[in-house]
Order: sequence, then C-alpha cells, then structure tokens
Amino acid sequence: MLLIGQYDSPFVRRVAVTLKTYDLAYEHAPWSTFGDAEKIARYNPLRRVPTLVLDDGAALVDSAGILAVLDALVGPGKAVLARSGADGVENLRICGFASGAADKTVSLIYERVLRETPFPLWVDRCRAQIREALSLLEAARAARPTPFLFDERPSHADVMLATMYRLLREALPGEFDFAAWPALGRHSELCERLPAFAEACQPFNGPSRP
Ligand SMILES: N[C@@H](CCC(=O)N[C@@H](CS)C(=O)NCC(=O)O)C(=O)O
Repeated sequence: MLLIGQYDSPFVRRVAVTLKTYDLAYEHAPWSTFGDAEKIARYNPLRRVPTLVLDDGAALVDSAGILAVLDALVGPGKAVLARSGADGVENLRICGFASGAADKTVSLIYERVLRETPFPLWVDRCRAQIREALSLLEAARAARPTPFLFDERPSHADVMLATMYRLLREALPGEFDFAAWPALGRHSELCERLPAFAEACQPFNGPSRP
C-alpha cells in the first residue's frame, strides 16, 4: 500500500496511526497538496490527501472511508480501534465532530495563508465553529473516566481527537484559548506518547501562496 500525504495533516495522520496500529506495511509518499499536486493527481484527480493506493492499484480517498476499509481488511479481531454497539455510535459521533473541527481548521488556515486579505465573515464563522465544537468535545472527553474514551485502549475517535487537536495547536497557536479545554490537552498528551503517534509525526508545514 502507498499512503500519500504529509503527517501534519490530521487526516493523513489518522490513517498512518491506524496502519501502524494494525501492523499493516505501507510506503509513504509525503507529498504536499500544493507543491506536489500533479504527482498526487496521477492517483487522485481531487489532488487531496490522504490518498491510500491499495496493492491492486485502487486509490481510496476520505479518511473515514479508508479506516472502514482497513478495519474490514484486518477483521473484527484485529481492528482494535473500531468500536461496536453504543460505543460504536459514540465513536462515530466524536469522530464526526473532531473531523469537522479539523475540516474547519484547514479552512481557516487556507483563508489566513492563501488569501491576500482574509474574508472576515468566513474567519469569524470558522473560529466560532471550531471553538464551539471543541467545547462539545471537551465536555465529551471530560465526562469519561477511562484513560482513553471508551477503555484502556485508543479508538478511532481518540485518534481523530488527538490529530485534530495537534493541528489546531501547531497551526493556529494564538487563535484560541487552549486553557478552556484541559481534558482535550491531557488527552492529546496521552495519545502523543503512543509509539504509532510518535512515528507518524511532523511539524506543521502549511501551504504557501504561489
Ligand atoms: N474529509 C477528508 C478531508 C481531507 C482534507 O481536508 N485534506 C486536505 C489536507 S489536510 C487537502 O487535501 N487539502 C487540499 C485540497 O482540499 O485541495 C478526509 O477525511 O480525508
């Protein structure tokens, strides 16, 4: 398998953490969505990451769909990041809000970096969406007494929470009051200590205006 994209993307990173957790071998092409767009286009006309090229040449896009394929590939016994039943619903709920906050973080980064004069209405909207989603996620994390969200082991929701939080902290450090989200800060520290997170890690290397 070939994973395309840099580890400063929370979406690429969640796929890499899953591949590593499941002991699935892969090659990594750390291509930039802007600088290496034409290389990515050979596999994915959207020129987006993550793109996961399977051994039969099929290219998968969208991290949630990629994780569903990886869970199915290893099977229920080995898909240790997946959850079922009531935990499965909560897992998807938290993944949805955390990946949505990551989407809005990426939008805000592009607005700040790529546009000569950021559009205030869009900046304010993204900031409010991120801040309020993070408050919802802070409450969800604080309400759970276990080391990770559901038990002693990380889930896909734990991974998405932590990869989103790291992007937000690194890319937009002055934009939010991170002290308002202490449970998310502790959660991030716990996840970042896991070997799979440490191996799939790079400092933020955002887009630049051509
Ligand atoms: N919903 C997608 C989001 C992926 C995404 O936003 N990727 C960004 C990098 S973090 C990207 O490819 N940006 C370039 C573009 O959208 O043109 C997923 O979960 O994989």
